[in-house]
Amino acid sequence: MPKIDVIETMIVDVPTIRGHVLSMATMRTQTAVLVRIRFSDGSEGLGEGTTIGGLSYCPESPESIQSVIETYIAPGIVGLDGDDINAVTQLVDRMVQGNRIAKSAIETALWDGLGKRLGVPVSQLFGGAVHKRLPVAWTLASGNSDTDIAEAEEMIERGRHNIFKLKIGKRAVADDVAHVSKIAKALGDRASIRVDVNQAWSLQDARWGLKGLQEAGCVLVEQPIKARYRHAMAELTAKYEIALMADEILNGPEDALVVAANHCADVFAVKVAQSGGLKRGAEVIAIGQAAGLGLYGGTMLETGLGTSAALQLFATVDRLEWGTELFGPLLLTDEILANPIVYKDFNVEVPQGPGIGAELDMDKVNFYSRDRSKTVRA
Ligand code: MUC
Ligand code: MG
Repeated sequence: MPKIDVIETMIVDVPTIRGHVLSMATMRTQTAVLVRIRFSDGSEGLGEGTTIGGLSYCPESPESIQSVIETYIAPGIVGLDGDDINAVTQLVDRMVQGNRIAKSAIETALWDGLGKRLGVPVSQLFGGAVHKRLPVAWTLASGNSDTDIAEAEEMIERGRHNIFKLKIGKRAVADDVAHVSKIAKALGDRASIRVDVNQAWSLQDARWGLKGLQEAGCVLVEQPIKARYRHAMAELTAKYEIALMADEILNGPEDALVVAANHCADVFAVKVAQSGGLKRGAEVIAIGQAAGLGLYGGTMLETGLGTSAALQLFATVDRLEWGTELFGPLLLTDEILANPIVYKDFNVEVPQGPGIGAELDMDKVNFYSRDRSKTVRA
């Protein structure tokens, strides 16, 4: 029996290649909580818990993720059988309410450990991959229309991305619509243009915004208003042709059911961390499929570790109608994986495993580490 022996967490801060301007924060570094579980048979599993813009995106912060794991999750699960992932995660759910990103980091490390012990990729533990590569979007968020156009042109030219998500919601609605329109016109039919408002608009803003965006040729709008205004999300979904995508409103299968049943969105942005882990992410996907909604492989802008884990799950999904945005490692100035994820021909390749298929470059991890690692032992 491979017992959970030691759980280590470490916070790394890696600079971004440019300021990433979102409606609620401008990111100049990305902060990831890395988790390593050591098992009694000598095997290991890796996981990542990452959020966006400190505490500006959701109620978990990098520091809370580390603290929840160190203080509440790890002491409760050391000594348990590492192969019994359901038993461990169900116990964690009884011990800890919420804190889905922290739970996801631990659950990912358990799946990675199990896959490595069995010598198979995690996708196989979820029924098998049906894709070797997936389309991958890039986010244009420099804060300037001309810089964004130049960046998009370069991405198209290099064959890296032709799906672009524009981060808006910081300026007046009319200015945002003009920004999107300028970029859409410049790129024409060479690219698919979507936007993410990160909840910044009021319902009134959103009525003008959605009308303007669809006239500008934008095909999808993500989380235009606050997650708690479900009725208003449903109203916007019903009223406009442009696809409305659920992001912050979607925290696991329970939310997925409510969003689907009340037609609050046309598309689910499935995020592994926000769902509470790979299994919960699979449940969100199943609910979206059952409701006939579109699916999109979302990101919390994770490093290659969390990105590899998400790829294992998304590779098992028949149709991701809106592709993925698993570009997190490309937003960072440096790579912390010893085996970087491959991006080419407008796609991201699914790591071939075993486990999540990611190995850390420990020199890099130590270089970007904020503090000593924290360790809980059996
Ligand atoms: C979000 O809200 O979707 C995903 C891509 C990106 O640039 O930011 C994230 C967060
Ligand atoms: Mg979003």
